[in-house]
Amino acid sequence: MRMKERRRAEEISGSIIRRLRAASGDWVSGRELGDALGMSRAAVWKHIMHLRAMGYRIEASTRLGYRLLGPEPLQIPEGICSRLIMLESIGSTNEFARQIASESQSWTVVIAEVQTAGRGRLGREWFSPPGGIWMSIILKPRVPPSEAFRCTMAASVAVCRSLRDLYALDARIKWPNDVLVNGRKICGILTEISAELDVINYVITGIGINANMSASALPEEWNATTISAELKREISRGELITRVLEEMRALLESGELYQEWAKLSDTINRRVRVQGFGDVTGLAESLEPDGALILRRDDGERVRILAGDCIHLRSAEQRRLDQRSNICTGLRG
Ligand code: BT5
Repeated sequence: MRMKERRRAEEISGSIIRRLRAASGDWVSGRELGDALGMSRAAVWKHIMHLRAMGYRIEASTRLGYRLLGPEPLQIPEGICSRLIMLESIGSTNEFARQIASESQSWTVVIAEVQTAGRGRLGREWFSPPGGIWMSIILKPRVPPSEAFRCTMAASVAVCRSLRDLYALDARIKWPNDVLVNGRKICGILTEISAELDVINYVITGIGINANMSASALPEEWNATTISAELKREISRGELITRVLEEMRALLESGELYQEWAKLSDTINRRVRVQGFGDVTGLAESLEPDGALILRRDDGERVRILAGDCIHLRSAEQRRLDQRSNICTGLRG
């Protein structure tokens, strides 16, 4: 589909969703939707199929039409941030936040039900269907630009603590910006900054959490999971968002942020490969307060890495243990 056609299709899908949502779970007939949008009932059906493929749960009945099932409206208490902007569908909440950042107060939060062009680092895509938590926080900390990584630290610790406290999930941080549960990615964080040499104009910390989503929508090679897949039930996204924002605010003011971040690391003491400025393999030895990873290369030399993509490698020892337990299971079976 060409860009223009895709935009048009997105607009129509957006109008259908708004109309279904306005009906608060009641049926809306195909004829009514078709008349409102100036299209045939067959064309409406095509857009409904598209919305279902995006993850919207829409029930269809030849007699009654269509109705939207969940997700639940987000309930977030007032006062949790300076301004809360909730959007149905947007390209990227980080991009939206960037456009309003200069005139916005610190702790303005943008949340979208769906992102059509969600972003990861280095221009990668972030898959953002309905049911997830896609939010960006505008922050204006009075710290030098070199300390902006604290925002990523605070977000990742806040997400880990919330997943642990609310759902007893064993959440850990994979350096530098992922939260994993059972070794699979459940959350990604993207912090972008605008700064002069010595002052920060603003920081935008984008947090994407795979909340109430089917894990089968995520390609196997992403090694990803979702909260509802781990718990076998849906959660209240409003409750989770509230907890994450509260935790993050407290952490940014606390003197213990770095220690907490290092404690939750899943990367330390693992053999890793880091790609970015170069390609280095070795043992992840420690983390530093500015977010750097200290890695001991196989030739014994220590290197300090500030950013990159990290792959957790399985150690020879771990492989041996896995093999032994496979053999044991085999014998028992
Ligand atoms: C990240 O990038 O992990 C940062 C993701 C930040 C997303 C939030 S959502 C709200 C805000 N608005 C935005 O537009 N972005 C932020 P990175 O480390 O580069 O990981 C990207 C890679 O993760 C992709 O190349 C895929 O392999 C994989 N991926 C994409 N979508 C995923 C998902 N929903 N869950 C798990 N993995 C995913």
